[in-house]
Amino acid sequence: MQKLEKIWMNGHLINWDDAKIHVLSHVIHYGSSFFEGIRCYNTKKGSAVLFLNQHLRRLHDSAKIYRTEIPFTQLELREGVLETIRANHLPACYIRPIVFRGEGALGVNPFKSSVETVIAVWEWGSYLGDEAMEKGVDVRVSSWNRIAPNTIPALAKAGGNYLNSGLIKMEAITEGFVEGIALDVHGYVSEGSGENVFVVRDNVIYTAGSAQSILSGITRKAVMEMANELGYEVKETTIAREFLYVADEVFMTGTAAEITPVRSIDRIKIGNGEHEVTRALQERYFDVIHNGNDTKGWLTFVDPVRSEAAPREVAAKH
Ligand code: PPE
Repeated sequence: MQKLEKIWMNGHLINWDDAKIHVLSHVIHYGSSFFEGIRCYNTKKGSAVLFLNQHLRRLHDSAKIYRTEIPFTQLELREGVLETIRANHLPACYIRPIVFRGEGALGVNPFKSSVETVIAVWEWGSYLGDEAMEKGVDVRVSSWNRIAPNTIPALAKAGGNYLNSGLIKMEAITEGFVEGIALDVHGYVSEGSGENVFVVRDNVIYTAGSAQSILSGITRKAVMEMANELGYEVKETTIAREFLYVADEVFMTGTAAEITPVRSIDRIKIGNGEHEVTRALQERYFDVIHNGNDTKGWLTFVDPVRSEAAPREVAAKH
């Protein structure tokens, strides 16, 4: 990872190298952290953060599930995110706000440990390989299931959840795949190690529902909205494993993965390889993140002066 200048820690920007914690911090021993992954894009209308409010809301939701009060409001964190991007002078970056239990007392009980809040940014390119977006990725159905309901809450984006994701990912990579799709404990399609999964057949789009142990993806929700606007029927439902193999298209969504086509599952080729529906969705998504054409308030421009100026420039040309 390339070192940058500043990291926001508990309300202040500090030097990258000073953003450290003690080895006896609660989070290291018990996985007690809640985090987000957000992208800032260098759009044609200026640097802009995608779905900033939605991510900060989910961060607060994750903490709430674990009875943790974040000592900063969503508005304060929003400012913190923008300040951290500006301080590191990056036109595009990945943003990682993380809230964790720090020092205080070891032992399972988190209540005795401090709550620390950090915002870091770094440069992060393609998540599933440079050719993934164009050609699609080869994935397998994981031998690991997703976390079971009423064990570790899947709707909370908590550090500990990612032990499960790590098993799915390591197995996939070790066996020559890019990613794994995990089933829920009942054998229905759940999600990838860091992405939601969509299946297309006969122009109907299917995705697992919140009862299938998924993280309720923010990209997932946006894709469902865009699909509806494009006239596709979208169904949140239980999906059988074998339905993946006979799909016309499968694609994965996430902040990091964006909208990535899947070309094979368990070495079975998916559809005709054209990814037509996936392409239509990618096109709309890329128009927002590359061109800055945002009609829904998805983008928060890092530099407000430019974002106000941009629409007038566009308007003047017409
Ligand atoms: N499921 C999981 C398990 C998950 O981690 C992510 C995001 C998603 C679905 C998609 O959610 P959303 O980003 O809101 O559309 N995974 C993040 C972290 C990846 C990592 O390796 O770290 C991400 O995409 O940023």
